[in-house]
Amino acid sequence: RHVLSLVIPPELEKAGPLNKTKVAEGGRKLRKNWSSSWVVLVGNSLMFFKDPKAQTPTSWKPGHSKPESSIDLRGAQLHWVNDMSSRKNVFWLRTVTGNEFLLQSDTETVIREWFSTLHGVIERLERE
Ligand code: I3S
Repeated sequence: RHVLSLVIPPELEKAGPLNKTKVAEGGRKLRKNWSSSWVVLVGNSLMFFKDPKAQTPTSWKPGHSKPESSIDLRGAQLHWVNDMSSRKNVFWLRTVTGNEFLLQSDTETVIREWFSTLHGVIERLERE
């Protein structure tokens, strides 16, 4: 897959700023620590970059900068949540490895678009 992705880079599906906190690692609950992140969805991978203000939707190119962290969406679960944060517009995402995240935007349309795009990718991966 690595060699192939050098020849045919996976498609950039979506990119933009979101607030993010990890809430569990390998199933173990973590203390929340919200931060703003530049989020990039390419193929099966959701990548988190530092400093959203230094990024634009077109500044991400394969190999140009290294994500702070990256998650594989294959087998991931996604739910809207009301009771996991006092913030509005929050959804929860869990990877197969038991890492759990909350993602949030103050702009409802923004978070809805991310939810629907991620939902679509996760469903597509289930069918593959
Ligand atoms: O679910 P919690 O414990 O109310 O989450 C809040 C805490 O993580 C808090 O940090 P401290 O652990 O230092 O109290 C964060 O600053 C808050 O942002 C968390 O709540 P929200 O509602 O913002 O997710």
